[in-house]
Amino acid sequence: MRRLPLVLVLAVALALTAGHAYSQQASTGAIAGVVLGPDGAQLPGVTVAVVRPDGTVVRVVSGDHGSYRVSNLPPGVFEVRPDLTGFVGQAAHAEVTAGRVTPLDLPMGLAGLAEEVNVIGSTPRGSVEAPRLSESGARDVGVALSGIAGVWKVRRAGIASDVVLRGYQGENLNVLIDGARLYGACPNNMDHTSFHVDFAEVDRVDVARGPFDMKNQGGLGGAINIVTRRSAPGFHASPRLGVGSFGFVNPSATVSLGNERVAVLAGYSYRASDPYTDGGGREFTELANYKASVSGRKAFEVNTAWGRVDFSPAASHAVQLQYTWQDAGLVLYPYLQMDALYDRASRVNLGYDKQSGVGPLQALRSQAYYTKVSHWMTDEFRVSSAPATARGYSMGTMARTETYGGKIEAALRKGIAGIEVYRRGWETTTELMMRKYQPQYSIPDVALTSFGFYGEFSQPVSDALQIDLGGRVDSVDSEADPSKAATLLYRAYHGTQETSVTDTYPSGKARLAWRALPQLTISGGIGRTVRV
Ligand SMILES: [Cu+2]
Repeated sequence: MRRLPLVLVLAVALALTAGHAYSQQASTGAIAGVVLGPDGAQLPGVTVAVVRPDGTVVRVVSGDHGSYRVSNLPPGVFEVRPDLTGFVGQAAHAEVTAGRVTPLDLPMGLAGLAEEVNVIGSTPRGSVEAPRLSESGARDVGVALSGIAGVWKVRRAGIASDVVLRGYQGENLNVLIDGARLYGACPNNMDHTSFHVDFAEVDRVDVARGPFDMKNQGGLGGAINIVTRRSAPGFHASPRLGVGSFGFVNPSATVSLGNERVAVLAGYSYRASDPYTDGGGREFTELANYKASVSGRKAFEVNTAWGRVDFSPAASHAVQLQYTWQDAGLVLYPYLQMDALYDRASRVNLGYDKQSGVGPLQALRSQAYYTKVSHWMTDEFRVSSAPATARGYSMGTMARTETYGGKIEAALRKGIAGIEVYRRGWETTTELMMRKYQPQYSIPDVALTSFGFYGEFSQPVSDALQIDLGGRVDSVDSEADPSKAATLLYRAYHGTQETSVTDTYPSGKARLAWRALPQLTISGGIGRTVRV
């Protein structure tokens, strides 16, 4: 396996959430702050109601980074209430003084059956909500995210884009789905994690930049967590139809039903598109080495089905079980030498949370997951396969990966402590006509077994200053199947025929955040993280 050297990154972030400073006025004041979700994400689109002492109400809506501001308020005490479907927020009180801005952040919890598991550690982050994702015109989550400052993409095909964060991509970035690790199987990275989730499944995506996430091993460039939709009490149905240029169609439907104790959700989505064309109207298949027989084929075709149960067996206990199945048919990758004939993924995620008021322990959270991808690619639609008469392709690769893992985490008053364990198996077999289709084990049944423990701690130093500290230690066993590995070749480069190794690495971070003004936070931090 490839291993990267330890990475040390110094990051200084300046976050400006408002364009102009508050101008001093003699007779009125203002209230301003940020609306925060249960895991610290900044929530846009929240209606914030400010109730005057006489009962009249002023309403504003929070902006992109969750910031809100209500100006021209006479001096006095006001009640402030945040409101967003799916979330609950408590009313807070703020005292307005003439000529000043009163800072007031508004934390919100989930209205569902239980609190959401806090997937990414305490780092500055942004969120993209589902409406913005689906209205972005993107065909997959990777493209939709590239609208966020600092996030870029590498387009793989008509679909299946790679996410790039701070210059890191692929395995140097943690892209999680509800905290679960789902790795693509393709050795050419045709099926990035974000390819395996459908828009209609997604509630929002959290993006945290930099090596500051101590909860998940391996986020050199940062952490992206794709949060899927939860079932909610009552009956909800959301049929949706997306259409776009190049024959893109995306019908989907989600239905959920439940009460405060138990709720179920099910969804289905279909996405397909023709190859896109250049300015001259030529399809991309005409510009790469495709055979004429590819004409009329779709550029991609993906079916996704998912279901979820949220269950609260008793007050302060919550269980979630999710299953997603995705089947992609032919996906054309014009800039590579092969196309994916199929890519099938399944994902199971089980969570159990218990709220506790005992001593310093506030909650105990646990998660277990299993993800699996199988991927078959050949050159049968390319001119390179023309001499291949026996099988129709001159090269083909079968790739499989499966990952299972879990976490147990204790939420304490001022921080968290937890254990993360996962095991990923990955094997790919390549068959070449010129080698008489003898299987070559290009990834010789490699398994990574990772065990890590971590902790994060936050402490306000003063009203405006907060310090975040965190650390983790990982021990990872990497192992290849010696009967499949080309150990002689490996020895020529590395001087050893060993097929297994154990690595133990520490990670850590320290951050200081200073709230200089209600809408200006300056933060600086140093973080070091490792991936195997
Ligand atoms: Cu592939």
